[in-house]
Amino acid sequence: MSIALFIQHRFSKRWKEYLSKLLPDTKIEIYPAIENDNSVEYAISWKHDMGVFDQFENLKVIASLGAGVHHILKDESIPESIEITRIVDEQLQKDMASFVLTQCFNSTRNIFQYQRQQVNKEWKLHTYKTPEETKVGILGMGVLGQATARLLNRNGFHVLGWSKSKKNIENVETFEENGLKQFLAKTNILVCLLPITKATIGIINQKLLSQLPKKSSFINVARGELVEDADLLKALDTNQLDWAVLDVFKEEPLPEHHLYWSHPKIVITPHSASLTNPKTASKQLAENYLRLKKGKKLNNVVDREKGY
Ligand code: NDP
Ligand code: OXD
Repeated sequence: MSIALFIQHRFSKRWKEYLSKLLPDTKIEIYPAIENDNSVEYAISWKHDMGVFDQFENLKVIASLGAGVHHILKDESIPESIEITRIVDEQLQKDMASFVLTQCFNSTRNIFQYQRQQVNKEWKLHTYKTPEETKVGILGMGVLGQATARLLNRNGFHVLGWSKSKKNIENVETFEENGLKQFLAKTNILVCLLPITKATIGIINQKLLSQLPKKSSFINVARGELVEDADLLKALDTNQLDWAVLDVFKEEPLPEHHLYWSHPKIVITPHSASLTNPKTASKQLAENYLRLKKGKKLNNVVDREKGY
């Protein structure tokens, strides 16, 4: 029984080193350098090539190297019998929360605007809103949404949360699926932390954006597929939106010709809001491998029906 890594650019050797320390007696290989396909029972994937698992007849588990799993679920060649797990890690939560907090402050304290002004050597003062005067609405109140809500709260922001099922979270005004309109009407900064599912693809569209108060901001740290790009650009151009911070895109790296690159009201980061940390997250990958070996129930298993 062995482990195979299918994680492209995501620092394969580093992951192998961390996992090897935790599982010194286990063979850990980096695809495509696999000695015996039939011994691979546990695969770790980050954006693997579609269909690549077909040749591994004894594969039992595919672990996502991230919190998101659409890159695995969209591969229709993966048999239903294979379990899919994802990362749920405190460091990932802290990093996501601090990224969103930083961008909320950048927005309320006019930092994006001052960066633009600096290019033109322009000294122009703007008033700003305090966190207490700012309502941050989070779409998706799962593991990362809730961690982000807690940190924003601790820093004085008023937080609203929207999710499929109703949540009771201290100091957060929560809305379930049918409360989207009310949630949007109250939001000044919209943060997207939804997974990709049939219901969420393209959810950030003209209809949704038009329900926000004028001059709101938008932070997408979920996935590019959730956004109708033309509608987002229009909302920025018509001042419905003030700023958009975009960390994720339909195509990554973002193509050179993309309109987002040069838009004056868009701030781009290269899918770096929260990176899975091998030091902390390798432990849960190793733990699940040992559980598999012992026939125990795995942790952080994805509900393939729900799609997240
Ligand atoms: P979770 O699965 O823990 O949470 C997902 C949340 O979305 C849940 O609250 C769920 O509702 C809600 N949701 C799902 N579908 C709907 C819907 N149709 N309507 C309303 N709410 C819905 O995911 P995580 O918090 O761990 O991660 C969220 C996403 O963040 C990942 O899928 C990934 O794409 C992205 N991500 C981005 C990173 C980056 O660096 N940019 C890093 C890590 C993750 P309910 O609770 O009711 O089920
Ligand atoms: C993730 C990501 O899903 O980094 O963890 O996007």
